[in-house]
Amino acid sequence: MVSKLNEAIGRILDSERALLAEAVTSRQYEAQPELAAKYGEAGRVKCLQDANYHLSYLADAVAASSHALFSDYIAWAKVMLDARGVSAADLSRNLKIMSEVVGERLPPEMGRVVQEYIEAGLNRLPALPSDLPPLFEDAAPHGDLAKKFLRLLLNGERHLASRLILDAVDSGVEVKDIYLHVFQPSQREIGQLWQLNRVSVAQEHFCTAATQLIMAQLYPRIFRTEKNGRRIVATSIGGELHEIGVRIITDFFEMEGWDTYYLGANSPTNAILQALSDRRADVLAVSATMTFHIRAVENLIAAVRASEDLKAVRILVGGYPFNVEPELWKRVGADAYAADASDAVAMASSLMNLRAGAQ
Ligand code: B12
Repeated sequence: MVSKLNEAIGRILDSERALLAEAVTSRQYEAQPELAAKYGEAGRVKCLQDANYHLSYLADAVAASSHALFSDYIAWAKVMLDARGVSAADLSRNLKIMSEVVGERLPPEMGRVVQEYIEAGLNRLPALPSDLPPLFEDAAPHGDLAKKFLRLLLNGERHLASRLILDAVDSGVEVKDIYLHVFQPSQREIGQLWQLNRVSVAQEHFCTAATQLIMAQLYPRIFRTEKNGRRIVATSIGGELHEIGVRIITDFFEMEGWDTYYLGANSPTNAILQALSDRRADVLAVSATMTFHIRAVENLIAAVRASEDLKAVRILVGGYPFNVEPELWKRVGADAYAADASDAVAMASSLMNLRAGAQ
């Protein structure tokens, strides 16, 4: 259960974030004057940005009553910062100062809750790795194809990467397998390489754009399934720029005969409500990748539930934070969640059958 207190703390951490981040940074620079000499003004600006980021994730984890979300963030931050020259010791000092500052500035009952979250993250920190092994597993289905695909993309060979995939499909590999065992792991591996500071933002963008282009080339093989009469609207939540996950979800539904309506990234609430109504959708699929979009998902779900016209719509959620915190889908008020595209269609179909049974 999400407690009202936790939700209120989340809101306060958000509204006070700039002041808290400034207080943490000033105190860290007072305690460690060598930082100013070593990193200069640019270093202070980075430190302030990081403190803002830590506080943002902290606010969302507390608001969702999820220690797992903050611990996962700390694990991610340790690797990301280490790859950019910020040691685990500096991160730990920063979090300890953050704990002091929130203890002083929040009402005691609230400060104690936030300190518990920071404490739990700090306790895990020493045992967490600062480097990560590649995500690709040799034994994974189509592991070889996925590795080749990623290598071509990282070398900027978009046409060869496209050829590789089209040939694989021609030789009998299922489109669904390409999605789940080639595109998904290679995208996740690119993310990890970015986190480890081993590929540039430009490479990350290139690989994503090329993958989307290659997905589009597979569409003649996707849009030919006979329809089953069920309708789904699928979208990323407002503010969310990650869209490949929900695009894959949509295409799986399309391949199973659903009539799909895919809105892409960063969709405004009104546009989503309108699409649900215009399409007479049975199911809404909402994706969030960044933890700081969870509350927007919750608000969207509340808006759908508040609309008389959309009472029958069933809501499926998914994406990174829902995979980290298995209870999160319930906390945002969804009807169901699926970890990846292979489970999503079965989950939505069972929601529909439940509904049919209830009528
Ligand atoms: C490409 C990418 C981007 C692109 C997105 C472009 C686009 N058009 O989509 C851009 C450059 C915009 C971007 C930006 C950012 N990104 Co980014 N990005 C990625 C990357 C590398 C791949 C995303 C992807 O395509 N994954 C492949 C899909 C198939 O997997 P998936 O999304 O998990 O989807 C599956 C399931 O989750 C589930 N699912 C997803 N949605 C739904 C919905 C429903 C209803 C259901 C049932 C299931 C479901 O099913 C899907 C299919 O099986 C990820 C790495 C990763 N691990 O995913 C990082 C990653 C998500 N990004 C990250 C970060 C930090 C950012 C930025 C803050 C900074 C940056 N790197 O530029 C910004 C924030 C942007 C914002 N405000 O939204 C981090 C997040 C870390 C964290 N702890 O939160 C990651 C994990 C990279 C990393 N390892 O550090 N990013």
